[in-house]
Amino acid sequence: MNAATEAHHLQIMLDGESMAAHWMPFTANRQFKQAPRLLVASEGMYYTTHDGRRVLDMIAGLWCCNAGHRREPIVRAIQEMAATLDMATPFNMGHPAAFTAAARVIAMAPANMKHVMFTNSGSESVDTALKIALAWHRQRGQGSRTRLIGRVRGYHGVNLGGTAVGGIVGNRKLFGALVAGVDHLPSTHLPEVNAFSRGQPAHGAYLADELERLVALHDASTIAAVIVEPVAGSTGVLIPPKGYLERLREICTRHGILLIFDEVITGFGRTGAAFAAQRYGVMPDIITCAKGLTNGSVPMGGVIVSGDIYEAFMQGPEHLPELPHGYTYSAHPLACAAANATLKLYADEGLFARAHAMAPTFEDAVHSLRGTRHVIDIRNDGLVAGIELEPRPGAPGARAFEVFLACYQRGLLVRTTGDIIALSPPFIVEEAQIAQAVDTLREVIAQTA
Ligand code: PXG
Repeated sequence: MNAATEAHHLQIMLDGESMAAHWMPFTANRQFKQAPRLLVASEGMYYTTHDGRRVLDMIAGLWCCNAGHRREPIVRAIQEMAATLDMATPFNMGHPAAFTAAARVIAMAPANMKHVMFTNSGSESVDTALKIALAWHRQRGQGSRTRLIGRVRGYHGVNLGGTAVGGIVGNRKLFGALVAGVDHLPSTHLPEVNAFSRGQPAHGAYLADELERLVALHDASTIAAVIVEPVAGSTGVLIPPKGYLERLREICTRHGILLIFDEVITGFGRTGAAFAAQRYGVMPDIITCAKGLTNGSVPMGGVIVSGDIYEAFMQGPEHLPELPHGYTYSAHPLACAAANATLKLYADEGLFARAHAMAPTFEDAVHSLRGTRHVIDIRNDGLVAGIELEPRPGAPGARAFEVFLACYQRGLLVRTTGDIIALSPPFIVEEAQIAQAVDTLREVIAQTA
């Protein structure tokens, strides 16, 4: 055990009171502080916990660490950059690693994507993308296009714009109207006809036609953009029905509405292609990304745009910023170093191809849970899967949360949302580890009341 790990182990001494200062994000603080679960080290497919146990990480951190944890080339790149260039003013100044990182992103993005603006998170990427969409219409003399359309069960981070276009009532009701003029498409989840689909479900393309209804209701001249996750991640792994994204693209194009794919989870290989846009063969105008961009090692996000979007801004006086937007830490040297090393590692090890190749094994394994008590649906694509449990009457979410806790005790980290268990392993996952995870889940789910 190294000194850092040892120091962390001292934290087991922490009691609820001494943990009070840290208001933990998206966490049941009171429950957690009664029985803390601390991660103190990571390597490859595993975490080490504060009580010295190894836990198999089947969620890649939080859909981030696609190459596995603490990979040597990424660690080295961050260390070297920290020892060379700590901070570089991003406004009217630059540093080399930012330009290489951007070029690498564009090289793996869909062919129509030509430029990327860096942010520090998925939430910042989403709000940046929404602002770019609004500004783009103004640049073209269509300033009446201010309406943003999201989708029920969409998750687009927690900033004002992303919360507003998000489709999770629990995330919005505490904050009021947030952004004016937002509307939502219906969710693509159709369990009655699509339960236990493997890959893209057969039914539901028609749900894209709801956009036509919104256009008829609000008029296209008021609508700036539609934002959807190609695969809804945090609301429980909703794979797009066959033909759905194509139809959404077609309707957006017909009405001059920008299509934004939020690929914060699907970006960088999760579906077996670099981006879900490529996986499903549908090209948006803007892609948001984060997480896998640095393998989760340093906070970083990006907004990737088509040539058309960027070019519309490249006018006016040349000494002025074309877009009054950006963050102090946009393209931070540490993040860019991490991104460069990460994207090179993905390519060197052929990790997206590996995710694609491992997907059928993963699919068979997760679908073997069909028939296990409580399991009412299983859905998957690439290396992402959702296993839905029947909610316990009167206590939605309780059953899956108990499964999460029991798995953790047995050395397996999964993610739950409502009564859905999500799996999104690093792409280095071995067949035996998939089998181990599924066997543990099978036993734990069956034993859960
Ligand atoms: N868009 C999507 C599609 C996301 O999944 C964000 C935006 C926001 O990214 P940041 O980096 O600001 O968190 C996300 C984040 C979960 C879970 O339980 C998923 C996310 C965040 C927290 C929990 O699946 N995704």
